[in-house]
Amino acid sequence: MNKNKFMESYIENLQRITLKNFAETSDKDRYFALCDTIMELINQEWRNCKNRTRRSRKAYYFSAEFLVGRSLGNNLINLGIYDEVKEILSEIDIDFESIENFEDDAALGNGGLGRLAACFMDSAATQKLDMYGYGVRYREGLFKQKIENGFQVEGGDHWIKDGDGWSIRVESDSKIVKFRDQTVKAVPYDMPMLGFENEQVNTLRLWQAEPFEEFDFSYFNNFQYDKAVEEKNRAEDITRVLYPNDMQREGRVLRLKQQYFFCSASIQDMVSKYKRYFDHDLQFEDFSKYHIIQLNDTHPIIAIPELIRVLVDENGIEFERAVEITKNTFAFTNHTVLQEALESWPKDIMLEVCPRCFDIIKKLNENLVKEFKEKGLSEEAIDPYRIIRFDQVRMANLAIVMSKSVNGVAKLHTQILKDDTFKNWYKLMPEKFNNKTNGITPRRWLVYSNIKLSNFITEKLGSDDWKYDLTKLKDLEKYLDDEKTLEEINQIKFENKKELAKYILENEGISINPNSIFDIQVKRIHEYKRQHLNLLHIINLYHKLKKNPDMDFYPTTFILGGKAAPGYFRAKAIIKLANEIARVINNDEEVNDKIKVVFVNNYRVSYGEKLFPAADISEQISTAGKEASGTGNMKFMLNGALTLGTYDGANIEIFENAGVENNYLFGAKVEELNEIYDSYNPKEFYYKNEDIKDAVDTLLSGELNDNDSYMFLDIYNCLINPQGGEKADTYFVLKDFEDYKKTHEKINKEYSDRLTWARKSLKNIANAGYFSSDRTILEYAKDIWKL
Ligand code: GPV
Repeated sequence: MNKNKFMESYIENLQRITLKNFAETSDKDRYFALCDTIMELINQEWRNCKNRTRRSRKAYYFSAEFLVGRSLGNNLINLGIYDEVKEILSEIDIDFESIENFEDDAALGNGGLGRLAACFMDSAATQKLDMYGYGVRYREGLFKQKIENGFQVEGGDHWIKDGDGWSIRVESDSKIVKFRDQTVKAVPYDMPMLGFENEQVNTLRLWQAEPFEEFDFSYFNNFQYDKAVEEKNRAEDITRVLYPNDMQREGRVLRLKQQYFFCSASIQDMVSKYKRYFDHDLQFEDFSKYHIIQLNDTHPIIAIPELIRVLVDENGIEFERAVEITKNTFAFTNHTVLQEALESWPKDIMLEVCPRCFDIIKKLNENLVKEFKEKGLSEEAIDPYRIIRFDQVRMANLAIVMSKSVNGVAKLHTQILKDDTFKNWYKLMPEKFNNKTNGITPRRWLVYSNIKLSNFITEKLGSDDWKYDLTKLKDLEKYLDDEKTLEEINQIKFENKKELAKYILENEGISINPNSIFDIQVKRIHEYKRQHLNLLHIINLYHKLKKNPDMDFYPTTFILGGKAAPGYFRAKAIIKLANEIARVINNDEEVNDKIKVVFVNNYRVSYGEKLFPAADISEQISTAGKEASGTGNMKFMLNGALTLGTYDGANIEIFENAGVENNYLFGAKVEELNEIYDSYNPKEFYYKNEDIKDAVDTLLSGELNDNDSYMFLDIYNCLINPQGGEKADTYFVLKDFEDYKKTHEKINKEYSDRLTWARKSLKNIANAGYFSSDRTILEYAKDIWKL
C-alpha cells in the first residue's frame, strides 16, 4: 500500500461525503470515510475473485445468523495495514481508537452459532477456499441489553441507522420471493470477507426484504396512501429483526417467512448464475458438481424443497432427478442435542408460507415411507424417520434424508448424535455421520484483540508463521521452563487486566483490582450453561469470608456477562441474581478488597475482544452432555486462561490438547448423569451439604432482594421444589456443587505460585493450535465439500 496515496484518498473521501473542511468533520464522518477508502482499496481484488470463481466448484454456507461484530480493525489486520493506517491517522491528528469505537457491532446473530459462521468466513478466505455466505440482512440485530435496577431491559439495535460502511447493494441481482399471501423483492447486500494477508476476498451476501413495487399505484391513485404504506411495511417486516431466542425453536409465521425468504433468494441466485455460466447444461447434470450447500443447523433447511421446486417448476427437471441432484448438493450441521431447539413446523404454517414446498416435503415423506415398507419395516418402526408426523414437519429428519453428510461440532457431541439424538438414522446410514470440531479465527481473537500477546509470540518464535498455521504455537513449549518467558507472560496478562479494569470502571462504574484473579463466564444465559452454579458458589464464598475474615484467600474478581432471551424468565432471573449479588458484595467493605462481582452490561463480540485477553480463569461449567461444543472456551484458552470446566463439548478436547493437569476439570460425566437420571434427588445434596444449603437458602432469606419479582423463588423452586410436573434440578447444579467448590479452592491456592501458573498458561496457548477455525474449515473442505 502506498501511504501517501491512502492518506490523500482518505481526506478526499472525507471531504466529498461530508462537504466539510477536514477540521470540522466528526468521528462518525471519519469512520465512514475510512470504510470507503478501504472498500476502494479492496475493490479490484474482490472483483478478481468474483470473476475467477465463476466456473469453479464452490461451497455455500447457509445460515440465519452471521455474528460478524465490528469490521474495521479486523479488515485492517487482514489487509496487513493496521499499523500503517494507525500511523497515517495519527499524522493528521486522528485518534484511531475513537473512530474504531464509533462502529456498531453487526450483531446479526445470537451467540455461538452465529459467531461460528463469521469465524468460518474469515478462515475460508484465509485458506483460499471459495466459500460464499448466504444470510439475512436484519435491520435490527440482537437487542441491546441495559440493566435497570438489576433487571435486563431490551433496547433496539438499529445498527445501520447511520449507514453501512461495509456493504454494497447489488440491486441488479435482486430476486422475487413468493409467499402464499405476498410477493416481495429480495435485495442482496454484499460484504467482503478478506483472507489474512492474501488476495482472497470472498462474499457474504445478506438479503433484505423490500416491497415488490415501491408503491402499489392502484392504491396510490385511489388516495389509499395508508394501504400503500402498509404493503411496504409488510414486506420490510420480513427482515426487520433477528429473533432473539438462542437454542429455542420459534413457531411464528414470520420466522418461517424469514427462513424461506433468504433460502429462496439464495437458491434462485445460485440457479440463475449456473444457467448464466454453464449455459450448456440445461439438464443440470453438473449442478451438484459445482455446488455444495452447508446448512448451519435447522434454520435454513427449507432450502432443500426450494431447490427441488426451482428445478422442477421453473426448469422442467423431472422430480426424481431433482431429488437426486438435491441429495448431492446438501450437507447438514447439527449444533445442539437440546430437544427444545430442534425445529418442527406445523403443516398449517407451512401451507400459509410456502405451500409448494410443503407439497414437495409431503412427496419426499411418501417416498421415504414407501421405501421403508418395501424393506419390510412396520409402521411403528418407520415412525422415528417420518419427515411429517402428527402434521408437523420435522426439519432435522428432512435434512438427514436429503443430505450427503451430517456432522456434529465436537467429538462428544457427534458421539451423542450417533448414540442418542439421531441413533435411528445412524443405524441406517452410518457413513453420512462425521465430526467437525469447531474452531475460532486466531486473527480476530488473538492478532487483533490481544496485540501484546501476539507480538510476544512472534518475537519468541522468530516469525509470524503461526498466524497462518496456528499449530506452530506448539514451538512455544521450548520456553516452558524459561523463567523470564513465564514472567513476561504474567506481565502481559497483567497489562491486559489493567486495561479491562479501566474499561469496566468506565462502562460499569465498578472499580476492580488487576492484581486479583479474573474469573470470567461470558456467554448467553441458559440453565444448561449453569451461570447459577457460579452464582451460588459466590454466595457461599462470600458468607465464608464474612464469617472468617482472616481466611487464606487470594482476592478474586468474578465477571459474568450475557444476554437472556426476552421471554426466558428463568434466564432473566439469573441476571437479576448476578446483579443483586454484585450489589451486596461490592458494597460490603468487610470483603470488597477480597471479592468483587461484575455483571458486564451488553456482552457482545466487541466486549469479548476486551475480556478474553484479560482472563485468568475461563468458566465452562455446562452440564455434561449439554453444550454441543462451546467456542468461547477456545478464545479463553488461546489467550492464556486456564479452563475451569466440566467434561463437556470441546472442553474435553481442550483438556486433551493442553493436558488436564494444566486446567481444572470437575463434575459428573455424561455416563454417570445418564445412570442416575431417574433416581436423582437434589434435596439429598441440599440436606447433606451445609454450603449448598447456605447458598440455596440465601435465595429466599431476605438478604438478597428481587424487588418482588419472584425471580429468586423461581430459581429456588427449580433446584429443590419443582412446580407443575417439572423435574427438580434437571441440570444437576447441586450434584456438581461440591466438586466445583473444591476446585475453586484449589485454583485459589495454586494461583499464588505465579510461575507454575504461567507455565500452565503457556501450555494452553501452545496447544490451542488445534482450535483454529482454519483447521475446521479445511476439514469441511476436504471431507465434505471436496473443494
Ligand atoms: I441450535 N448454538 C447456538 O449458539 N445457537 C443455536 O441456536 C444452536 C446452537 C451453539 C451451541 O450451543 C454451542 O455449543 C456451539 O459451540 C455453537 O452453537 C457453534 O456450534
